[in-house]
Amino acid sequence: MPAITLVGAQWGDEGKGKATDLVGDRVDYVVRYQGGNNAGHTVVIGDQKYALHLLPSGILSPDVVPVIANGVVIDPGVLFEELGGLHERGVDTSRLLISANAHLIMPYHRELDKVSERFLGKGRIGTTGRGIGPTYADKISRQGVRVQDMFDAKILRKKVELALNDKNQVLTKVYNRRGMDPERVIDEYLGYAERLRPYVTDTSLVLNKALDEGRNVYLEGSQGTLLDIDHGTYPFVTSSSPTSGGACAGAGIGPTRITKVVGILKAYTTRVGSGPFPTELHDEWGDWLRTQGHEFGVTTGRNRRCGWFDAPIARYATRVNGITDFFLTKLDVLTGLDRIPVCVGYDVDGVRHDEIPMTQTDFHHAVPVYEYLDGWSEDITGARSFGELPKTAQDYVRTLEEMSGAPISAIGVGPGRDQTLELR
Ligand code: 2SA
Ligand code: GDP
Ligand code: MG
Repeated sequence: MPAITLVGAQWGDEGKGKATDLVGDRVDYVVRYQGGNNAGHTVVIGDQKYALHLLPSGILSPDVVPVIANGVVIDPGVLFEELGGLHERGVDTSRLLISANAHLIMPYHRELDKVSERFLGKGRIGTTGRGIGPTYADKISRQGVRVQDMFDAKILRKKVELALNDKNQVLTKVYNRRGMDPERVIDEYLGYAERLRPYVTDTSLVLNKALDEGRNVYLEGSQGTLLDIDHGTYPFVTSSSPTSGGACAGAGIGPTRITKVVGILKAYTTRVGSGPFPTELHDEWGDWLRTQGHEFGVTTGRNRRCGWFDAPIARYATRVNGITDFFLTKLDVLTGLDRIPVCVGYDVDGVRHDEIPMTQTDFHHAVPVYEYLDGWSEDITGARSFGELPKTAQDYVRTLEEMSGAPISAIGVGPGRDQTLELR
């Protein structure tokens, strides 16, 4: 097994943390390739629950080397806080590797994220406020600060001073905020440098060597396909590439290394933040899904918007990621429904669409066309094989598989490590 990529097939929070944790004893490296501490990945091991934001979920498996690769944006304060929290709970974090090329989230990025959202008012993206967008913007406009810059005080000073020349103008003149003192920022980041140094390496080289030696590398996506900067519901997206193509650029390995792309797919749909969401439920059924599925943001605690399964979205995820297998999560949450609506297409101003419409305007106006599948009432959280599921639950899974365009190879029936049915 060379490299496997795991991607969120919807708008994130599909259960990627659990899926990654499950393969912890079969892989050697677990790699975060995009995003930062906007992610919230939950792993439940026995009676212990872990919420990871920046660290790869593989950090909880003792034999895995967790890697934060070049495509990730790192807030060093958050990194040490998260490492400290795990350390206190007895988790060995010493194997962590961090790319020297990863970009740093600076205090002004966090501030700009927050004030620009406030400024947008009703038009806001609904970001996590962690500084993700402004950090990636600086990366693309070649004004970013990288991990390696912390090891050269002169370079760090030059970059921070240059950046703040600009940002302080914006903060004070556009947003009416106080500017930031470059000295304080430089001091803070130089203070992190020596603590960070032991983890920092050329992670692309490490991963390619590992692959040459036949090791198994698992590339763990954050957020999801519809939050991708290119393939998502732009501008209501995150500022990185969670789709499988982003894994290669974000980890520094070639596409020919990747043999499998696993899409994590929730048995219904959720989204956090603003933007179009055709199957969203604004009635008591939305509240029902949120309560049954505990749909609250792991990072911000926000209510997640909830709706029925959307087959065109799953097909779209298959297409843009080249998904080879799906892991269908949270099937147990749907227990107790007589009939389960599944969106099979959209009506846009009287025109039927079987796929996601080409334009965002049409997607905003898309009204779901539903088929209704039979539900089940039996508790399925104790099922350990597909055959133990009620017939209607089996049919629900098979129908979703047909509609989604790739085989479902695992099913989640609860948050626990053992609450998983493997199909193949
Ligand atoms: P950002 O902060 O710039 O990445 O926000 C841009 C959009 O991306 C969404 N986004 C997310 N959506 C779902 N889950 C995420 N992680 C947390 C979780 C979210 C939380 O696991 O629950 O706690 O609120 C995540 N991260 C970013 C975000 O909502 C914006 O729509
Ligand atoms: P991620 O961002 O994709 O890692 O997902 P989150 O951790 O943000 O949200 C998924 C939530 O669903 C977490 O609370 C998980 O513990 C939980 N979960 C994962 N798989 C299942 C499942 O099959 N059934 C149930 N009931 N919960 C699950
Ligand atoms: Mg999450």
